[in-house]
Parts: sequence; C-alpha cells; structure tokens
Amino acid sequence: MSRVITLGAAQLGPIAQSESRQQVVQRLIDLMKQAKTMGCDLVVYPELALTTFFPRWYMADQADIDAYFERQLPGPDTQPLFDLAAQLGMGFCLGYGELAVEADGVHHYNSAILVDSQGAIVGKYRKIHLPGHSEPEPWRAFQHLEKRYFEVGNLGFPVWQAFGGTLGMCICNDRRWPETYRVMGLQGVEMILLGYNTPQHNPHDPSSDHLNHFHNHLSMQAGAYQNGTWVVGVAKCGREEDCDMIGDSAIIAPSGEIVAKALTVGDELIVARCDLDAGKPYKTTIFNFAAHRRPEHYGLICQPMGTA
Ligand code: ING
Repeated sequence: MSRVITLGAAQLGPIAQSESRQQVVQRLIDLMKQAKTMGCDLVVYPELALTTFFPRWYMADQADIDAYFERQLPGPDTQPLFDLAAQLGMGFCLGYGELAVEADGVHHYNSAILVDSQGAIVGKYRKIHLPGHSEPEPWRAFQHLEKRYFEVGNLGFPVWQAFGGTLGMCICNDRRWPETYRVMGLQGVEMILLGYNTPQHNPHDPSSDHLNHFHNHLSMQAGAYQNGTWVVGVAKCGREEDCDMIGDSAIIAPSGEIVAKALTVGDELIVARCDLDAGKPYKTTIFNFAAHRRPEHYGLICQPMGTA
C-alpha cells in the first residue's frame, strides 16, 4: 500500500510587529482551509509563525521579550487553529517561541510542534543551531539576537512515527548543517519539516547575499538527497518591519529535486503528493548506511580544526 502524504507548505508573508496573534492565527486558518480544499493531510507553517521575527530588535525588558513567547499550546489565541485542525482531520507543524516553566526555572526556546490529525501534539523540537549574536551590535542595520533570546535546544533531533511514516523537524539555521539531516537520517527519517526566517541581507557577511536563495535550496536539497528523505522548507518572508526576507518555500523529494516552490513573498500555499517510499531507492542503495558508511574509519575528521 502506498504511503502518500499530501503536503501543504503554508508560506507566510510579513507579520507586522503590531499584528495581534488573533490576526495571525486567522491567516494560518485561511491557509489551513485552503489546504483542506487541496486535499492536504498535513500543513507546515514557518519558524516563529505567530509573531514578527522579534530577534531583529534589542529589547532590555524581559517582559517585552516574553510577550513574543507562548506559555502553553494550545493557548487562548491558538485554540481556534487546533480546533479547526481536529475538525478538518488536518495535521500541522507550527514554529513558535516557547516559554517553558520548569523545576529549575523559566526557559526560552525557538520551538516547533507536530500535531496529528486528531489535534494531539505528537512531537516537539527546540532549535539547536542558533545563529546571530547575544549582545546588541549597533553597527547592524538590524539585530539577530537569537543567541540572546533563546537557549540551545535540549531535545536533540528526534523522529516520530506519524502520518504513516517517520517524520522529523528542524528550524531555519539547522537546515544549513549536514549533521541535522544525518542525525535524523540515521533514525530512518522519511520527511523533515522545517520553517525559516531568512533575511536577504546578512550583515555579518554581505558578500554572499546574492547567493542567499541558492544556499537556501542547496542546503535542503543536499540534506534530502544524502539521507533519502523529503524536506519541506517553509518561509516567513517579504519585507517585514523594513527587513527583506527570502521566500522560496519548497517541497523537496528524496532525489533532491524541488517538486513545488513558492512564487511570491506573501501568504502562499504550495502542495505536493509526497510518496514516503520515494526515499527507499536511496536508503537501500547509494545511501545504504550499513553497507557503505564507515564512521569507524573517519579518523580525526571529527577533531576541531587545528587540534590534530
Ligand atoms: N535565520 C537565518 C538562516 O539561517 C542566516 C540566519 C541568514 C544565516 C543568512 C546565514 C545567512 O536562514 C535564522 N532564523 O536562522
């Protein structure tokens, strides 16, 4: 029996700082309804999909920062999205700022959840590769203070049995690191869901700004091919609070081919029928890890530069 997920990548255009969560959730609901009309089983939203990308500003007051985080999911503002999903029998993946109150205190993560077709949260991921900087740098046109506002994720890169297959998640900068895909590849992942907020301009290295779109797809296509997995990359994009962010949301097959790509930098749903068995030829031949991968022979390759 074929294991096909009809997948909707729900790209978001800019979210203004002034936009309320209710207004944003209505946009998510509109995209979910559209996904239903397209026969989708699962819809994927971007990183930090409930608010503007707030790490672009330095905020001194923790209360101002915490206003961008969710203390619970579903919460009063997001309950309508969960209710609709359950009503439609639609799964979804949502990126958000997680404020977690734990025994040792309050923690802040850049997180994503996977919700099944009954509206139950089946998995959570907390972003590990946090780009940017932890102290404000006035020379920048805009800040990128993820290292200040979030802790490094402490859940690893898990995978879950859901929607008839093995699914995993990562977030934004994670997609640039081969380890992200390989750790899930070693667990047999068949579809990786990720969202991103990627400025067109990188103040730290403007020399590669013109390659930003290429690097975005290169990273995801390589990760897909080298691990025989689907990769779904979903942007929050457009000119958001005077910061241009790239779109190019894409649904990428285990072959590395882009099977669907967004055309705009606004709210846009792209859809593809994803056969989870499409990864099998890669996992059982060229990337048969048991037959061909030899980590015991990689020697010092894992030593940091200059320590050999
Ligand atoms: N954003 C960016 C990303 O990795 C970035 C940061 C931009 C890195 C441009 C390199 C170049 O796509 C997030 N939120 O990780």
